[in-house]
Amino acid sequence: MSLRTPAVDYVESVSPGSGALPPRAWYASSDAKSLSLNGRWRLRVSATADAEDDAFAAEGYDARDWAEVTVPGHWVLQGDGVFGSPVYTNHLYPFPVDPPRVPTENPTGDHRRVFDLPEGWPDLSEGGFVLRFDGVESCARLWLNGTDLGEFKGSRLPHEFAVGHLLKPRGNVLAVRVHQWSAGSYLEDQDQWWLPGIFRDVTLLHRPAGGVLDFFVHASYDHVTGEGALRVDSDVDGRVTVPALGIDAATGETVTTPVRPWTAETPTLYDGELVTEGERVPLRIGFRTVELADGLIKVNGRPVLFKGVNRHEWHPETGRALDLETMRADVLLMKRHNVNAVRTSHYPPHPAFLDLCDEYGLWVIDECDLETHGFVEQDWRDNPVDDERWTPALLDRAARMVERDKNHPSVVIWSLGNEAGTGRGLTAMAEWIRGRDASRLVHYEGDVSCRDTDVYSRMYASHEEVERIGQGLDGGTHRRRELPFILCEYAHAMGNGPGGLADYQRIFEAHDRLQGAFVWEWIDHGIRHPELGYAYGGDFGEELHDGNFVCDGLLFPDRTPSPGLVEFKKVIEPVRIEGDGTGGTVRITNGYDFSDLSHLRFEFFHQVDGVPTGARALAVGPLAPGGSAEVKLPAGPDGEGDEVQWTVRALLAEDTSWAPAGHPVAWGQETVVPRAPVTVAASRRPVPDGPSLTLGPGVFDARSGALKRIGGVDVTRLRLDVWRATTDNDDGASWQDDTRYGPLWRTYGLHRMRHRLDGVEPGDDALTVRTRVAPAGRETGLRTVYRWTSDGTRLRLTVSVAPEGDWTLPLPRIGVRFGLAQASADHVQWFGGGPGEAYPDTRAASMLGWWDGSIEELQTPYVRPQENGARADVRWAELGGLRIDGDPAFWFSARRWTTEQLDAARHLTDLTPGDTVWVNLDHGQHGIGSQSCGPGPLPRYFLNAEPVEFSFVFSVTD
Ligand code: IPT
Repeated sequence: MSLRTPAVDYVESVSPGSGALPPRAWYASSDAKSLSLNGRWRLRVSATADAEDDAFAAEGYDARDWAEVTVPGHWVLQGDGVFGSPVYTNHLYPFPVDPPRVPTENPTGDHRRVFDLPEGWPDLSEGGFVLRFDGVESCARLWLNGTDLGEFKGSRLPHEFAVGHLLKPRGNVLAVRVHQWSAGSYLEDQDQWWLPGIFRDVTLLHRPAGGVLDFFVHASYDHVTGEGALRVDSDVDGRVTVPALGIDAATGETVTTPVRPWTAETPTLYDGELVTEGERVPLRIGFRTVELADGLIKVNGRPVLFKGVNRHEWHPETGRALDLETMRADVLLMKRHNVNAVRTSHYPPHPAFLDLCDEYGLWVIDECDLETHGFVEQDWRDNPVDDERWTPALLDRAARMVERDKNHPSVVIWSLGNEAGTGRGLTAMAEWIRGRDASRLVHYEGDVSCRDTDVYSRMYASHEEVERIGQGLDGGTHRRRELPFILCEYAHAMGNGPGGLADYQRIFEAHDRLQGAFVWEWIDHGIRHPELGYAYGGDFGEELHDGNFVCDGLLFPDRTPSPGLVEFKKVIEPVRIEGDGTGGTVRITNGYDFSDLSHLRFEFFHQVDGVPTGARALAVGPLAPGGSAEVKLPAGPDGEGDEVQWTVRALLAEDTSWAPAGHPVAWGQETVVPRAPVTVAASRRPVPDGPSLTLGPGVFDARSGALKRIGGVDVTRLRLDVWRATTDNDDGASWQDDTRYGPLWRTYGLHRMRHRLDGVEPGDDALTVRTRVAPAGRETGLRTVYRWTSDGTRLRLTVSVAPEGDWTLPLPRIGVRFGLAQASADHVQWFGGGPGEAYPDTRAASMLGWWDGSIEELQTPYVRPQENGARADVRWAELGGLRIDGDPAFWFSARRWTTEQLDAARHLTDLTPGDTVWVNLDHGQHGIGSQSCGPGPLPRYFLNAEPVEFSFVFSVTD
């Protein structure tokens, strides 16, 4: 016997629902009316699914004392917590796993909206009317004017209901009961916030008699003849016109004509129209052919290289309810950062996003709303994906995706879902999709046998493994060995990083089988929070959560590009600009798959000690895809002792739909005259002066040898520093192996190094301070000698470090740290890498130049504070009245808090400026890697504990 009222049995039913119309293409009519029901709705939230009866659906019900919410939206992100709060888990179900049962505590939002039909609407007897829900999480039941219309699951998929028989001209009452948890939740275990609500549009559509129902645009391109073939299959007969191509054909008829093809690089769309007896529907047709040929994914006869991102829908205030401008912002940011592909992880996006992908040009892997990741905890036992009872729900999801999105040229691959194990349900989905749409490929990552897929896909594979796959040495099933390879996720962009992008790209470009990759992920899912800045998992008191694992994007939550995106843009730039080492020639290579370079102009300049000498145009031919040319450069200045570089930039020649003329697409740089060595004659001797020693401009404590002042500038606590506030990638994910250095560094005590003074030795031409730097409880240590010399105006520090004991792990950083008074040190100028941060394996985008910025601008606001802001290859830097020249060049960072404070902070709002600016001058930094989910840094980016010596020359500026 069930304690539940039968009225809510549907919540725990594996059935996808009842009452909805069959799925069909999503389109906007030219002439049929539609009424948006977005806006303010009445809301009542109950604690359980059956706390309230359905009286609220009745026309006479008085809901005036209910709260209000905005639809589209999630109720937990509205009302300052009075309607409950968000929950973040990566793969764990936030309820007991007992499919298809869900907890009795099941937040349920009753939504109610009263509407009239607008003036001028067709008579209710003319044709039909349909209510469309584009997305409701996770299960809804609806009533119109008191009549029960049915219920549905499948949160990020559309559902339509015929309502013509129930509508009235005025006072229609639409009642929607939304349950946070349902059997459908078992299929929606994506790594994201659980956010119930009607989060996409609600629309009333007039469906005129003789109107369009469903249609399928088949528009292929024959790259041999240059002809496109168009056939529009339509449930309702009609005509198809495409004026620019002179096409006027019956539905179902194939027309062949020369066309310009659609590609992500050249997104040619032809405007057309489908006209039936009762309706006109605009078409935007892109001709392109996707195929698996010669073991490769080819579009229009050519293999493509995906430079992709995984995009979740996210807005820091509205969650997964996105407006058109936010969607457009995503597309523009992608295009401006050289991204050419999107995987819609892990569900079909709002359909308007795909319109934008068609229009601006992005390859799309459209992924079904399916993930059952939490079953991994029980070795996939009871996985719905391998349980026939769930197959109808899976097929329903596949059909709703394919039918909705089938007319988008940008969609080149269907993905069955993410992290759902393997099973008969997935096979059934793949078979259904192939039967319905043979013009696209099928993707799914979770089955290494590739039985259901057209592409071998993996996530987070190491560089080494990807290289082996590229060489075809990875084995696998016979089918798999024949397939092309993509990394549907790699380069986990959590916090500082991802590292190693350039190394991956080199491997992708070296092997045909490797057809690119998709960074995980596009944007941090931080939630705007009054006290915390951006909230992440745990900030709402969740019982189970995965912390800031939800902030792992290339964009910060407010869509500001992180350094990771700037690095990605450089690494995937479609034009390679490389010096040949002579300084006189540049090699330009066209890395586009389809375009020549005629849309770009090239600009060239020299810089002397970082100062540009004026830009000139550089003539580069149009160059076919894959082609390259050597271009002679004008002779440069001799530098007269200064360092000289050339820089060549490829800029958009004309305005495009996604960026204005002059937008930089690619660049290259080469040093022509190297930097002269930094010399300081050691001509002064340390002079005792009471409790102090002076050496040139330097004043030291005579007993400790500690530097106190340089000229008039007070300097505090200058000493060796090896600690950094561990990054998410240093810390690594809990399931990673024992080479996660963040935790190991702490175990070793590198965050609590003690400095023992062994000797202060004033000599004839130097002051030498001998120390040993080591953590309590360990035999390992770093013998550290500071040797100070001066020529009277400048002060040179040479630091020699010799490790002692058995160092089995690399160091986070090695260099010196000191404090300057905040009041004077608020601005930095430097000649070196910039403008943004860089680390050993994230430095491709670091451009040598003369940069400046405030201390604040040097910080990178990772949602969870961590090491950030280092500038690479710094020759010299000036701040707080000091100039520091490095010998060799160094890593520079400066902040208004200590590394220890940065390390302890959980949110940016925990960081408050003190009265000291802490400066780090590093000789080395350990690589960043991607171990917050993937592999750590490559061995060549390790900062091994080895004997080193490095120098800085300090002088006073005026
Ligand atoms: C992988 C998931 O597919 C993705 O949704 C996200 O969770 C990502 O990891 C990490 O942020 S699954 C992981 C077990 C490799």
